[in-house]
Amino acid sequence: MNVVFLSLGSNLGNRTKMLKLAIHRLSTFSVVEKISTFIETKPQGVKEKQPKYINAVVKITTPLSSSALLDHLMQLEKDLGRDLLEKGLKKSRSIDIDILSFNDEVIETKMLTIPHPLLHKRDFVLVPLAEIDPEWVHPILKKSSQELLDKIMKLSKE
Ligand code: PH2
Ligand code: MG
Ligand code: MG
Repeated sequence: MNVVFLSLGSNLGNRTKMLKLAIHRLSTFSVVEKISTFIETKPQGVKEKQPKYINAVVKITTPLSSSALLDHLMQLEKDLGRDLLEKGLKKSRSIDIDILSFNDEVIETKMLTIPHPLLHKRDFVLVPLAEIDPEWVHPILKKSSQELLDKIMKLSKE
C-alpha cells in the first residue's frame, strides 16, 4: 500500500460540500486514513481578485501507482464539475486535488512533480499537514511538516 498526502482546495460554489464529496469519492479507490480540519484561507499567488478558499489535507493509503492515482484524481475533479475554464493554474476552481507526497518518493515526470514543488511555501498546505502528521518528513528538504510550518511562520513575521 502506498501512503499519500493530498491537498484539497475549493473557492467556487459550495466549497465545504465540494471537499466532502471529493473525500467521499476518494474512498472508492483508497482508504481515507486522516482528514484535517477544513480551513478558510486567502487566495495565494494569484493575480486577479478571487474568493477565499476552503483547504484541507487528507492522508490516504492506496494500491494505485502515482500515475494511476493522478488519473483517478483528474477524473474525480472532472466528475465534480471542474470546468476546463478553471484549468488555468491561477483560476478559481470548484475543486483542486493535488498530490503532496507519495511514500517518501521523489518523482519528476512530465505530469507529476512529487513532493509538490510549492508544499513547503504554502501555509494553506502546511497548517493542515502539520495538524494530521507533524512528523511527516519532506524527502528532499529532510525537514518535518512542523519544522517547515515553523519556518514560514517565522519568515512571515520578519
Ligand atoms: N491554490 C492555488 C493557488 N492559490 N490559495 C489558497 N489559499 N488555497 C489554494 O488551494 C490555492 C491558492 C493553486 O492550486
Ligand atoms: Mg493546486
Ligand atoms: Mg491541481
